[in-house]
Amino acid sequence: MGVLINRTGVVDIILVGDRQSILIPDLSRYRISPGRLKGLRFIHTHLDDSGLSMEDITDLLILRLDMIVVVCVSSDGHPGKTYLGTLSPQPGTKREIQTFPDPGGLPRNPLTIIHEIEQEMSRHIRGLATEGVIRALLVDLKTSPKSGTEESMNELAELARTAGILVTDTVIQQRTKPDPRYLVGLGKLKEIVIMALDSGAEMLVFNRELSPSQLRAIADTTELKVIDRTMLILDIFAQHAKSSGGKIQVELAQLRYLLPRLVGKGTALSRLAGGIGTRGPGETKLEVERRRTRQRIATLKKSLNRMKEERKTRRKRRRQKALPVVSIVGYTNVGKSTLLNTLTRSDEIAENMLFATLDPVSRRLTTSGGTACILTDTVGLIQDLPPELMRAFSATFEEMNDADLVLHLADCSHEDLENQIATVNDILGSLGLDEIPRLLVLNKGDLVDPETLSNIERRFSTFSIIATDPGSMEPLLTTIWERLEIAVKNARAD
Ligand SMILES: Nc1nc2c(ncn2[C@@H]2O[C@H](COP(=O)(O)OP(=O)(O)OP(=O)(O)O)[C@@H](O)[C@H]2O)c(=O)[nH]1
Ligand SMILES: [Mg+2]
Repeated sequence: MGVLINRTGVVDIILVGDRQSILIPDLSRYRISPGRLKGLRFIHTHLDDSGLSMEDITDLLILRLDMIVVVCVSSDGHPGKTYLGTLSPQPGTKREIQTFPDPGGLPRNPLTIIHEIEQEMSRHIRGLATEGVIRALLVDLKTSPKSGTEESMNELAELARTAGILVTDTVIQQRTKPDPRYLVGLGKLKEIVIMALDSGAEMLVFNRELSPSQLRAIADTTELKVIDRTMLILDIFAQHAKSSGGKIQVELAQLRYLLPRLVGKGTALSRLAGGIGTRGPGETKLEVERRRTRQRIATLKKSLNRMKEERKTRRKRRRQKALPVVSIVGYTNVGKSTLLNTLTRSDEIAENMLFATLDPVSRRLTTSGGTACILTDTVGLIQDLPPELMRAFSATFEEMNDADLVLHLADCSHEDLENQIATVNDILGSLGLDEIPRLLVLNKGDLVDPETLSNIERRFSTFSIIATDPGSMEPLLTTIWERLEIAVKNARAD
């Protein structure tokens, strides 16, 4: 037998189980907020002499029960040994369990204990909040031994850092196939919730795209904020977009991604599109929200088309001036903006974070001899770039079409160099830019020891530069002018 007692001391639910177990019904109508418990005490019997089972502790943690009490019943039906479990307000210590010879020993003042725990919890949460960061746990599956999950998780952690998220733990589950409902298995998901509660994490970040139904099921089961890799990248783009064009492109991508995922529950970073999907509207309100979203998408598309036209005119004008164009492309954070700054003595944002540049700039590069070209910086690329973003940023990518030379910059100090180069080549191919002459150059030569550096240079048959050092630009400049001369000649011959 079991009873769930609310804060006013009234029995809300009576439960009857069998010899082994007792099932708690869906308690989602009892909401919890950060720093609060569920408002329900769960008192139930065990037909043997065992204390709190693993199941009991999981319920205590996941349902955030005010307290859980086990009364052991002897074969003659008398109540005996009694256990009281409460959540510990301090993360890391998990829970506290007290034992009494019979139910009479239970504390007379449960509410005082509950309030103390809640006070301590909210003090703790306020403490975390003043740190001004969101704490999150990263989750992924490893479906085959050679899948590169670890590298990809490092990148996810880097993305999280860029978005202002503090990573508390990283969980990789080995599994041959993803679970259709929760991606990871349900058992693993429960472990994850317990880890999150222990470390004060309020959010789960999945390193793969989650389907709308997975997103919902995971959020419902864990009562945590859930986002996936795509949403994280979209959030970073939203934080970094400066120009109105950039903002339109990001918002469009976000709305397109979120529309099928509008489920009326806390499933998005609050910054995302003004908190869409963070509250719990009824179905009708949700419909209104969906319609509004569709309307907004239509409006944004119109502005985007206008923007494309404007860019076309600008490009035409540039063409008329007949200056050749060099596009610097490459994986995010390799030093593209730094190189542009050094070469053209300008002052664009260059920072050690992913996707620092979202609004590509063009600058004129002139030699002492008077030769000139236009140098453009571009949005950094990344593995598994969300298709919504590719679509939304098509205007930006289209500009690359104009390049007479694509300068592919790669970070030779990065452990994942080879993979990053391959990813960029793939994306350039999918954008139909294979025809444009391409020059691969290695950057950050100062971060690799000379011997390794010359090995890497030989392997990729190219040379290296140090974008932060204006003195190292000579070979690059010479090569750029040589290649441009050839490119321009070929273009004339066409
Ligand atoms: N040590 C070293 N650091 C470099 C070099 N070039 C760039 N960096 C650093 O690398 C980081 C990224 O540089 P950015 O120029 O912002 O890179 P980006 O490719 O424009 O990055 P996104 O716009 O985010 O895609 C910055 O902290 C730079 O200071 C280099 O040659 N050596
Ligand atoms: Mg940049």
